[in-house]
Amino acid sequence: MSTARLARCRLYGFIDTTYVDELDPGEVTRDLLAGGVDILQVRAKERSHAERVDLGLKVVSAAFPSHAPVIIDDDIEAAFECGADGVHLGQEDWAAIPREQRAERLANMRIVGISTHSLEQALAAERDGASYIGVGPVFPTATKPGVASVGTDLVRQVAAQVKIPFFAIGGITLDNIGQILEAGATRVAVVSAILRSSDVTETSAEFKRRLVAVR
Ligand code: TZP
Ligand code: MG
Repeated sequence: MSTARLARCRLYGFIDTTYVDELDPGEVTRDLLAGGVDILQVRAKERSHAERVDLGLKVVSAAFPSHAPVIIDDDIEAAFECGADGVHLGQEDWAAIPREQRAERLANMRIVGISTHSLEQALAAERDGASYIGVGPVFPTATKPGVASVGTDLVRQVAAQVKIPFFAIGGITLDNIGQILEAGATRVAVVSAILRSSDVTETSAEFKRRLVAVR
């Protein structure tokens, strides 16, 4: 579960079928990358395995010239079948894989990301060998409705105690990213504020400028 390629990744963008359903996924991928997105996730919660593989193939192929890692949400087998770099797992998906089976199940994944919602989960994911973690939802978000937000205090604690790369996620916009950076995050994952904007490339570029301005 290598973290070397992740060290340079600051802005995590998404091909989330909630927001890009009507659009060409290859085009959205290129628009995100043109704006400076460093790492991409295919998030297709309501899709079948076959549809996820098909979508993953389009994103992997569009991202290929950029060398940006492509991560598939939830579906380890889909990640393998579409040639993605890795998989992102939530706490429940991760806990559902018996510890003694993890190495074998994830053997083909160069990158394994885990969602975390507390300092304990963040430290456990680091101990368990995650390549990176997501920390959030920092703010309430329609992309993950009904989930309690964790606030910037958790970002501050994780920044102080976790050594692997972490991406703050959840309700992050150009209006509140300053609070995230002030809390010590150097990486953010952004779904709706980018995908729902009128110019995906320019909005991504503005997020990237804010990130690189701090450190
Ligand atoms: N995990 C924690 S919050 C979240 C995920 C996938 C949703 C982030 O979406 P948005 O639209 O950037 O709030
Ligand atoms: Mg999941």
